[in-house]
Amino acid sequence: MSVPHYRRCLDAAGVKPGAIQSLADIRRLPFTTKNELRDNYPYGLFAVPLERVVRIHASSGTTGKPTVVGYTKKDLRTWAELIARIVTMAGVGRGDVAQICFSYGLFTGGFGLHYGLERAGVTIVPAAAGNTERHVRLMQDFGTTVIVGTPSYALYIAEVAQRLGVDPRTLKVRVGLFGAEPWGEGMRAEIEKAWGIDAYDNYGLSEVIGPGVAGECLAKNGLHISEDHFLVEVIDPDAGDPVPPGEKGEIVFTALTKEAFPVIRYRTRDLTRLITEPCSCGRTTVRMEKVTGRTDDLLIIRGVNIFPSQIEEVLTSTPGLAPHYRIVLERKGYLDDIQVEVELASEGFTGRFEDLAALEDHIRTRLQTVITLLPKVKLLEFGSLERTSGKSKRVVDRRGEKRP
Ligand code: DLL
Repeated sequence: MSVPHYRRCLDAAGVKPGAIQSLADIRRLPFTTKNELRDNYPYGLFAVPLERVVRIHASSGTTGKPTVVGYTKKDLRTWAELIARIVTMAGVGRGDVAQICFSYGLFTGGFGLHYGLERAGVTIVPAAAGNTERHVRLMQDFGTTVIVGTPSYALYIAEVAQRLGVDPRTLKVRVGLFGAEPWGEGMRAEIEKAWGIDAYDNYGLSEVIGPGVAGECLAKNGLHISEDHFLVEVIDPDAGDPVPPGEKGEIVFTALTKEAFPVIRYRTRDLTRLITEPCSCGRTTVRMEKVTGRTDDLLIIRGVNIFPSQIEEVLTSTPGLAPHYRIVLERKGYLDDIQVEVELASEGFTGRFEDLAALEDHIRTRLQTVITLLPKVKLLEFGSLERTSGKSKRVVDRRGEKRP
């Protein structure tokens, strides 16, 4: 064990080499958390000398120091191979032209997808995030068939295309490979409709390898996990024990083949469940359900637990709304207040003021049946909320702010 941190943790847990004989013994190993990654900033958890590390990536996180990860040459080959699998599972390959709309940089999205698509023999347009009008022009000129990015950016590009007088459905784009943030089935339907494409989800995180941990096949019924590279567990986030098979919990990964940055039982904070029923595509790997939230996404409002994804499902299944929303939390006296702000669909609202009030009421009641609280609902004009080319931020928590 060449990483002093892991050696210390294993010693503290009383786990001696040789104690791990079977897969079940993995439960004797301590978990690794993001805090430990931060405490060992930047290179403390690397398992090989820096001279063997040929690439660094980092995830910014919202607070504190970024977490830094490293790759050897072999790790980069593995990574490209894993992403090539995901790409292939979604029916993408030679002859496709993929436009990468992720940012290239310390974030793993751009470079990760880039080398994996290349490995799969796809023609790549490395356009990167931003400069959205140019994305539309490139798609027209280069005959892009695959769009790769965050689901929220895909929606934004579609909007910009419309504004430029280009109907995205008339472009050659036929498949979307989306990931890096949660998106429910309602959001998938919106994107597929706006672009006239099939949209596939793929999942990953920097600490484990980046994108390429799991991806959807044509069945769109769970993401196949590359189990030959990652040992997967689902645990109860509070107790840390494994949940019964098929139940929802926090997904935990142990990297089996990585050289530079091998994590042991890494706690992702992502909530999902494993699907072991056979997949119609014939692949035999275990699948994970689409990630609907993170343990740290959970909003506790007046004692009620709410995940933003529950709100999203209601909004994206309500006709007349655009899939752009935010959730604003405020503290009024001792009470927390939740306001859901959502845009009206782009066709614009031609009805009367009473109709707007009725729509607000309708959304409020539908939300109440799901989240049990009666939230405030504010309808916004289409285009009023900020758009993003990266991961969207949908929750604005003002509860800690001081009032003037
Ligand atoms: O977002 C890696 C990635 C890039 C995945 C491109 C897919 C495509 P990080 O920046 O380290 O890495 O963020 C990882 O993003 O723990 C999840 O909470 C969330 N996430 C990633 N993919 C999905 C997804 C990349 N498909 C964190 N659905 C993870 C839901 C996702 N959440």
